[in-house]
Amino acid sequence: MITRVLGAIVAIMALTILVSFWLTQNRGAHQTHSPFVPPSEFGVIKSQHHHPGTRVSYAQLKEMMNTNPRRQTEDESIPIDDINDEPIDDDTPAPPTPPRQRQRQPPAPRDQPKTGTPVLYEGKVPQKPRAPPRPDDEVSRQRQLAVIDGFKHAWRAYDARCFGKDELHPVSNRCSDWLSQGLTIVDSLDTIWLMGLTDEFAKARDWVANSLQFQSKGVSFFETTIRVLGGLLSAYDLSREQVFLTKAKDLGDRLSAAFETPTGLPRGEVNLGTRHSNNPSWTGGASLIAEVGTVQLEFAYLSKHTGDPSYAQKSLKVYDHLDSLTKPRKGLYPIYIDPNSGQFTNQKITFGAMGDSFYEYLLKIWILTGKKNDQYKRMYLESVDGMREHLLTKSSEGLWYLADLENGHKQHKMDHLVCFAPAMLALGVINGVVEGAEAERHLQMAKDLCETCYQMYATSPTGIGAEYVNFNPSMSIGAAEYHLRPEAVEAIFLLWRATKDNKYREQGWKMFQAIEQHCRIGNGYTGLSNVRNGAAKQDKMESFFLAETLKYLFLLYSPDDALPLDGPNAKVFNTECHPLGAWDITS
Ligand code: DMJ
Repeated sequence: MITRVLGAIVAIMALTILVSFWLTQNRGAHQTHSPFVPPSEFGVIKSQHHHPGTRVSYAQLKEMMNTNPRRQTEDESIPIDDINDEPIDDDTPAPPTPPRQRQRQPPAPRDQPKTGTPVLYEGKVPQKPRAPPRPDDEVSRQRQLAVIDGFKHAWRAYDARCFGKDELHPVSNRCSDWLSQGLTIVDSLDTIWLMGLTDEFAKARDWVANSLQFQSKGVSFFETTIRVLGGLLSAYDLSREQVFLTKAKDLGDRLSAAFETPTGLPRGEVNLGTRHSNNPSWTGGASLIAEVGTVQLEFAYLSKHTGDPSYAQKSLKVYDHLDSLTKPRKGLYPIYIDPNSGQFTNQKITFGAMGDSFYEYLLKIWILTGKKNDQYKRMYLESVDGMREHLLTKSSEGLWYLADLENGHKQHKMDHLVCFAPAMLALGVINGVVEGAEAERHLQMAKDLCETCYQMYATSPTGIGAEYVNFNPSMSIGAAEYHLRPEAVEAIFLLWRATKDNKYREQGWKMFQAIEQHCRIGNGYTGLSNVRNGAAKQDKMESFFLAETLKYLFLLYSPDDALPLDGPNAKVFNTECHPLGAWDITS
């Protein structure tokens, strides 16, 4: 009997040892195959999958995102309050700490209250902008201050009359809601920050924290992404205040519904409440190339900083699809594309309205993710080659412009919007997308096109460029209005950074002076109905005037470190001039 009891005890002990050994081994194996990917490390491939220093293409990254067992559904995604910005050392094994214990801050409610207790700083001391860096020379200092004064004039007019509404109509002193998202506030946040306007930033941030709600309303997927999502993300990038990322994630989740189509190409309008999407009838049910291809920076950045790869996956899939299609001209993409069939539905090619920023984002997604993805670099360089071969044309007075192509035939006009192209080319050269003689060629194209953009202003009676010009064969005004657009000063700013030729600062100053003379009125700034005669005013202060036009001018007279465009702290502007910090997907 005693022998049997002793035998049973020995057997139980042996079994216990065996089970605990098995459990230990099994947990270790699970950790190896199911790594915790910290939110701040999205896109940084850790050594559990790749040896440090291994180059990883976005195709591999996307593959990993598809197969990673930690891939999250919306409900499983890491709560914003768990986000930790601390860098993780590559060589340090990831600690088996569950995500919830990684937080440094007390958890904040995941949803903002409609009324009641404000959720302002989520446990943090509110951040204040610093005074902008002082230019070396007195002329630039005075000009920098003049631009800041212009911004304050615009902001105060909006603040006094329309704070919380989308836009101010400064002639009639009315306000309008287009997206119903406090558009001018969100679009202005980072300009306010960069200009060091402490009180304005605090008020704008508090409004975002307490009052910004995404209503059940159909809105433009593209405009909401570039202005509101982009504005929130850059405010987060500069200030690191979690409230901006919390709001951005909420908005990103709602906007993501636009990608729910048979091909994954997003539709142009989405209801932020019902999450229903549709395309307007005037496109014949098609989406626009500029709209499907100008959201990738914002969605990739959102993935990087929330740890949820789905935003990047959905948006980058669009580029894979576009890359796979046969184009009528290599590197050039017609502007209408059907989100059901995935095919182009017209043959119009333009670097102007409805085409423009798609090309810009091919370059910028390459820069934003550390200049490692060869697919996007190739797509960008093919587009520049196509542009040079098929669109670049010289007028009778020797001005270079980018014509449109309609069913293979050149249309000799150029939108003000096209002036983003010299800025894009200069940014590519600054960031080394081309080298040697090809870099010289890209820079020369940038200079030539920038000169045309400047002449659109210099040859106009008011000194302000028109909405578009014709070339028959010399340049003349086509559509005479001016909407306070930024693209020409964007080109001037990027050419200044690329060349350091002081002529760009002088040209920019003349353009700003003309805007001051004709667009500044007692109650803010307004566009013009006719740039031949500044008397006829429009009645709208576009939010991009505060987000872009005045920011580019401010940076033109500021030292480079006000906003570096290359190097370890490089920022990349989204197409609404919202700066986002770049990261390296492979390091
Ligand atoms: C802005 O919203 C953006 O720059 C966009 O890419 C083009 N249109 C306006 C400014 O003109």
